[in-house]
Amino acid sequence: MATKHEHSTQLDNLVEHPKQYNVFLLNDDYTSMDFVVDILMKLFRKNFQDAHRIMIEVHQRGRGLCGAYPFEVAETKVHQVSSLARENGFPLKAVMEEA
Ligand code: TYC
Repeated sequence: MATKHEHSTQLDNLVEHPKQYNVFLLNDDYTSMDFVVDILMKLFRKNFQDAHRIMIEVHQRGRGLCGAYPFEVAETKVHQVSSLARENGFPLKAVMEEA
């Protein structure tokens, strides 16, 4: 079954549906808004408008959804956020949770 809210189909019985993991960016007081927008465009493949909207959401509400991926892809995104941030002197962090 695709999710608990959807009906299963004959195709669902034949294909695998790997669990998806939501990746969220977290707010902090030091990372620049421009850097967060760049991360969202480069690592999460967002256009400028979506990247800016998500950045503001994180800034105002504490966290924002960047995307949903299979486990290893989500884990790689979380690590890439930390290492790019550290290289640029920012404390920006991302977290993942089962979708
Ligand atoms: N709060 C940061 C500032 O005022 C901006 C920011 C937005 C930081 C989103 C992190 O995930 C973040 N410069």
